[in-house]
Amino acid sequence: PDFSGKWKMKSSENFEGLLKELGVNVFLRKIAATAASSPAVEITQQDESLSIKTSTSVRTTHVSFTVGQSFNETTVDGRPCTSFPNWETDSKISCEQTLQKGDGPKTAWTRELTNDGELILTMTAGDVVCTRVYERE
Ligand code: R12
Repeated sequence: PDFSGKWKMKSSENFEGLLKELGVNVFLRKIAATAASSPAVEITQQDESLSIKTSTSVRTTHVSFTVGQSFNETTVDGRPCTSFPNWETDSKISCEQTLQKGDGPKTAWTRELTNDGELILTMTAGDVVCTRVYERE
């Protein structure tokens, strides 16, 4: 699959619930949820290597990784972690995260390209799942 492109978000479920599970206080949750309601996502992909830039008014992240190889990133609440991306299906990347310091709920994300060309991002903390659907700009 080719995840490359500029993406805009169509829907988001339970982003604040995810942040709550991660222990983010209500003040930051509101600011983050507002900012995260209109992110700009740009992905470039070459074979198994992806680069994902996610921009909001309060925070921009940029990760580059090769599926099958661990890399460093941060959890959605900004804690440094080591991530292990793997193909769960031929169109879905599943990534487990391990905190570099301290402890907290187990976190992970998945990114899947659907048959109708949408990108589905899930982010998990413990038993809490946030699902965000993107379409190409
Ligand atoms: C915290 C500080 C900040 C945030 C949090 C805790 C904000 C995080 C944001 C995340 C956006 C994620 C997106 C994901 C995606 C846009 C805005 C939570 C700034 O302590 O759709 O890929 C300082």
